[in-house]
Amino acid sequence: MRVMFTALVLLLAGIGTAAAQSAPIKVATLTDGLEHPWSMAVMPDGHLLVSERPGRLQIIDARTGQKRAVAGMPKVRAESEAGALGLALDPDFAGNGRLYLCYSTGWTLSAGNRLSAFTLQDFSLRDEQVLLDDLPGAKWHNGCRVRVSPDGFLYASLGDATAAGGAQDVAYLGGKIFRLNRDGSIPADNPFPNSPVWSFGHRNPQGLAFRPGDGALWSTEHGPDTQDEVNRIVKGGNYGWPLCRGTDPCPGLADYQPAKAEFDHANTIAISDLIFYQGDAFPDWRGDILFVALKTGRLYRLDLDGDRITGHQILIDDDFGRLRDIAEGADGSLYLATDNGEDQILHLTPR
Ligand SMILES: [Ca+2]
Repeated sequence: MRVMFTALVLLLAGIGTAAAQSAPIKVATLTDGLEHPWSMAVMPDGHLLVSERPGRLQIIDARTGQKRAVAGMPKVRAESEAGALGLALDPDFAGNGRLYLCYSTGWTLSAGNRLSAFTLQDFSLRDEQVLLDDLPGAKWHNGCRVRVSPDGFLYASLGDATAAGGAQDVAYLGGKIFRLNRDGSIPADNPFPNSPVWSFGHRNPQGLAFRPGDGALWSTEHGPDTQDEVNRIVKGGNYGWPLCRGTDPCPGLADYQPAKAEFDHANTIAISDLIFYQGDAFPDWRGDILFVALKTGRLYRLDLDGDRITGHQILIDDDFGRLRDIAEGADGSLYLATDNGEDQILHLTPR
């Protein structure tokens, strides 16, 4: 097992200053030999369930790193940014084995995306229940992050599927964040009648996380060539794409929600998954946002004061290439998935 020590890098620029941290992190390779791992879920027994974009699902032993493929995966459209993408476990997974998976369907000229529920039993997926089908899809901008909220609703993001103008049309399902009951029905208190749409005006949101305490939904979103976003998602909110970007003002756009922060104003970092850290392993980080980035290969930590982002720190700076996904283990240690093509799951513990 390869172990490397990484020094904390403090960035005193941009949106604020962070207090210096005294405890660096230890980074170990839990497992390698993966191909574009996209989404990790920590199972009740501590093992990791990991989707691989080309169309596989693996269960990885969190102690040994041994992996075993899950049978019964649906056929996916694996191309460019499309394939087997976001997954989330049902809150009652330990009893019912139910999980949610967002994946790409069709082929290039009939590209779509689908959100389904499955039962995982004996290393096999069974009983697919399609919850949202024929969602817009493309080679790029498929979104597909999936999360269950603390109050038990199923949320999923979808990119604009390269049809940017559609993001402003609530009847078009690209460029949206959805909210469903976990049986796939539409909650009566969604903002648009009989629609799964919870928020709109998104370009390609690929991170969703609920803040402990108030349950607020936050999201990361890829900007075009600049202005990757960290957003706080509100019911019925318009996040501006393609009319307005980042933290820019957007006069005249009803219900517009500017980003809480952008990374950064002049470049793109290719922002990916985020979490709110809750664990004991890094007590100074409790309540902070952690997120990863593809293009810059960075792990960031954000300081928050309420809804205001007051500073950020770069914890890993391109030591492992592109970083796609982050998950927190029950002991507060962290898992990162790389996205280089020959990929690994990294395990972060206090040094
Ligand atoms: Ca925006």
